[in-house]
Amino acid sequence: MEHTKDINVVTLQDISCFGKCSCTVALPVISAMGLSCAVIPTAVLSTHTGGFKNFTFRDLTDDIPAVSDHWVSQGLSFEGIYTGYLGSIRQIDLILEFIERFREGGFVFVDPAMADHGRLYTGFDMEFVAAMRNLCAKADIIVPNLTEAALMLGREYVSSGYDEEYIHTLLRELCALGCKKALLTGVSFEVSLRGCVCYDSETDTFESYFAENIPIESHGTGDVFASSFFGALMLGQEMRAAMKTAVDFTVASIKATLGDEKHWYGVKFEKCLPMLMESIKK
Ligand code: PXL
Repeated sequence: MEHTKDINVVTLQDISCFGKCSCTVALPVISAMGLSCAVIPTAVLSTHTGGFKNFTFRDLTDDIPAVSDHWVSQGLSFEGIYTGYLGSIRQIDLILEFIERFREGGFVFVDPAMADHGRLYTGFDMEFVAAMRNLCAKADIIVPNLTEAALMLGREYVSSGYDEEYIHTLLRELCALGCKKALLTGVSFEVSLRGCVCYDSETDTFESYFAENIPIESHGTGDVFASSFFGALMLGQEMRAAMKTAVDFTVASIKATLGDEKHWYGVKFEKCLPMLMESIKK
């Protein structure tokens, strides 16, 4: 086993009981990478909100301080904190307190999962965007898509036809919110390629990684990317290597799902876990 040291991390996001996103992606992916992953489920939904109707939503906001108090009493600590889809503004405020209590030099990774394709997910509004912007300010790294970035920056959403300068401007503006690094997902400068671009405000440098663009809409790919990217960074991979790990895993997961119309609600990332485990050995 290459990574013998235990790395303890925690992820805070919902459980969508059916649909392959958030915790039901993060936990298996991060665990497969050999990390020890605790969870704080922020809500339990019968399905995710992207395409299902009449889903249930059990808000678990009130459990967050109780779990946090108990963990403090048990002396628990985490080297990494990863937040994803969050259910309410109050929840974001409580998670800011959680981060203050548990960060202790650990790594804070925020995926402001709240929008895609130019639109907020069901149930969110601009007040929620403002709260998410505050959470992003506290992060070591944030990983928005172009929609989430535009919303947080108060800009028009531009879906295509942009250039590198535009992406670099967005990334600098995102870091100006307060985070150290920002990575934009779903960036495509030419039709055949899609990937991500990252800006490190401390070194004033950009990195990018692109792979085959599979022009289909897939749910949950942001979580597949974020979970594997977080895992790779926690394992100590350099930025570009971690970007490659996560983009290649995401592309493989989309490819594994192509052609199965019944599986519209998520991607078959499970089939690609062996490949992910192999790729982190290198
Ligand atoms: O994949 C992001 C996500 C997570 N959790 C819930 C969602 C979505 C996207 O729609 O609805 C509940």
